[in-house]
Amino acid sequence: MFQQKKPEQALRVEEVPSHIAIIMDGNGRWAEKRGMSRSEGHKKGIETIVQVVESASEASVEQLTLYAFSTENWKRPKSEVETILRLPVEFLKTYLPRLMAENVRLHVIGDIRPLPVYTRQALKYAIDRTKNNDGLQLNFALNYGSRNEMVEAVKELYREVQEGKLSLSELNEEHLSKHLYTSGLEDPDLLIRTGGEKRLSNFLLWQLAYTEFWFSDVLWPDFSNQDFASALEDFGKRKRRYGAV
Ligand code: V0D
Repeated sequence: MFQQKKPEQALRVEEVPSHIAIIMDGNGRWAEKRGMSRSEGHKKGIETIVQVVESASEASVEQLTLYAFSTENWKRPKSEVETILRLPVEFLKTYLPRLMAENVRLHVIGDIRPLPVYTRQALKYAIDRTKNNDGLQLNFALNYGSRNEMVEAVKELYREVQEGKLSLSELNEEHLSKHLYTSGLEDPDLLIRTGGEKRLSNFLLWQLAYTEFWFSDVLWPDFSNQDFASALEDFGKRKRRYGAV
């Protein structure tokens, strides 16, 4: 019934979000404030990911979806894009053993076809290695954009209609859902955005229809386990309020 040891922190199982999505914003600004390169901020952001994965696992969160690279990010300076695209390889080289030990299953959403072959190979390898893990499912949104995702889904549905596999009169929300990258995932219960901005930036527009939003000014590299616990606690309070009416 209660998941954490300390009673003051205890959250009831039904109040823990099953699926948390996070926009990990503020890495570049974190570095610039310290006179470091933006790329160093992104590297520092990896350490926060590791902490949050562990916290989420401990809290029995089932799914964690991290917005790591949007379709807009290609517009950044070439050198920054290059370091960012190496991060999955670096991350997995260091932390795949830890993901295995923590029973984490890795999954990717987004159009990974334009990513460099070394990135795709590392992803493929890690997804395969973790495929039988049944703990936390960790989804990385890579080269992800929500409007594009919906357009692609509509194209696929159009094809099905044309081929006579689907009739327009029976086409419903579930059909469209099944053609999104998130097919098979539950909709997120909680969205966290760090770094001070309060917008969605083309992330999971369809899937966040009923999601609770939690914004923080803390830059992603500074986002602590305590901050994560606050987000979970606020989520629990909102749920209890709904329960009361
Ligand atoms: C930069 C802060 C881990 C946010 C964290 C390619 C932006 C560091 C990954 C990663 C990025 C992705 C897939 C995977 C394992 C790790 C990552 C990108 C950016 C975009 F299987 N951090 N990270 N991917 N950043």
